[in-house]
Amino acid sequence: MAFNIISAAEAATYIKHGYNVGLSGFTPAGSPKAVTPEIAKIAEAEHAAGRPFQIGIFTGASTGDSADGALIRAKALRYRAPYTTNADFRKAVNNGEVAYNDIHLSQMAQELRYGYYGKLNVAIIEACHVTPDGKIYLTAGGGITPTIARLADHIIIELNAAHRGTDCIGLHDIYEPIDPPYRREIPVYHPSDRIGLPYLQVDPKKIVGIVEVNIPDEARGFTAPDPVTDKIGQNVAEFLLSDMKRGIIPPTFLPLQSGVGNIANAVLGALGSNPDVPDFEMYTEVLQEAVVDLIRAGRVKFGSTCSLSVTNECLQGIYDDFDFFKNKLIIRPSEISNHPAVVRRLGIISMNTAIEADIYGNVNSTHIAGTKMMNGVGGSGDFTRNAFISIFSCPSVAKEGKISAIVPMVSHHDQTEHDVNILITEQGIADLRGKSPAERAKEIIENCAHPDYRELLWDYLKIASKGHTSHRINAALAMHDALLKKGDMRLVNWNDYL
Ligand code: 0RQ
Repeated sequence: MAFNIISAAEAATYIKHGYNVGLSGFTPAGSPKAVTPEIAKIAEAEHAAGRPFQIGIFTGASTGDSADGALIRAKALRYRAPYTTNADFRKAVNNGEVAYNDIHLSQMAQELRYGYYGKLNVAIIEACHVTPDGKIYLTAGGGITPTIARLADHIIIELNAAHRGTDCIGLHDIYEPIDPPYRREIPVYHPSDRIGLPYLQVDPKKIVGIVEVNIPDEARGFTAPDPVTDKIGQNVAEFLLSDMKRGIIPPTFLPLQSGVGNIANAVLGALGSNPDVPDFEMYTEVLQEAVVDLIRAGRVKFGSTCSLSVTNECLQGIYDDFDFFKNKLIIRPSEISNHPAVVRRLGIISMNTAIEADIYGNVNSTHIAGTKMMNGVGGSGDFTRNAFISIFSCPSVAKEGKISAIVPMVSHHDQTEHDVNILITEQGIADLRGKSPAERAKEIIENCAHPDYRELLWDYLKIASKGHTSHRINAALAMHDALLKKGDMRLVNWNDYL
């Protein structure tokens, strides 16, 4: 079948007010870049003419500025799920201008299939190659693409020459589970197992047009590691080595998952440069720049991921050395990269980042001071709940020490004390496994809290009502209150709460 070659502006006219639209990719990697700005222009024109125009979008994870950014600035979004990192989107969410549903990433595709969100009208998919019989070869991200391609009435393809046509195909392993009650196990028994096809098969009649583009990926770079992130990385390496010496982690090591952000990138770099940490494999959702360097260095033997969340320069470097990388990487759909059963089966060591953690080991990764959304929970919960060992790390303080990352009670719960095994800051390591709440509090305050806050946290426990989990309910968020009212958590005065 010969497909219509259409402009991005023409493709955007297929999107109508009220539509639900699925986007390919996972993080800016693999996300569409040309049609979404044109949808934004339609929204602006419609709004100027006094007509409503808003859509819902469903993605694998975050997208680039040309999707989330352009659409939110044009007030073109009514609804979005799941994870996003866009600063303008963040502002809109926190101003209550858009409905944002922050769900575990492994669940997005199946919740669409289960019908929670109604009809999916259009899927916009970035590809590097399409065949006349409907085989779509994806680019740098897996995400929820198999599901949106199957559910949507219409498919728009962005054929992006920046991904080198047929030269660099073969990284993807496309597999979509059958829904209950017929679901079987996901047959991934090793990070490098391939269980599906290197392409996505769709009904070619659904492809309404192909938009030919040549646009680089929009993934952001990272700030260089600093002494704090370096120390966190060293502490993570030290912890893993001590668990190996104790015989908890087998000498063959276990696959690692790592979250997004500056800290995660620095942790991976530190692990790779520690000669005592054996060469390892990754079964993760985002593969960041540091890991690409480690694959080149032979330190990471294999990377199973949902996306190559790297700068365009780094991605082009992978394509330049494709013969080297093609047998060392797999890109999977998010429902497989983050599948709880696979995570538990493979014995993954998960490493994610907290915004704050409390003295009992509950973790907040998403909300600043309990109300303002940062990015979202992403896949951290998919991995944490099911990991062989779940690790959270963060600097012990933020904003020049005015904010402690260790607080009496988290202001928002993403991961609970039941799931968090290890907490690591630049101050040290808290091993929470097998410990009671009182024992965990001691471990966290002594090993992870910044010295400026240790006595404050002990003083909180002195005024707490004793129980299995001791708290003084009217003071549990007093440090947050001091931050909001006085600009510094250190200015909390427990006497005010007696
Ligand atoms: O602020 O940007 O103004 O400097 O938060 O913090 O220290 O640069 O760390 O880039 O690793 O991001 C949790 C947000 C950390 C990220 C989070 C401020 C701090 C800084 C960023 P500035 P850093 P990172 C994978 C799995 C989601 C959950 C997850 C994230 C900014 O890792 O989104 O891991 N995780 N998902 O100053 C106020 C505090 C703060 C604070 C930090 N307690 N109060 N501000 N900051 N702690 C995701 C996917 O699945 C795709």
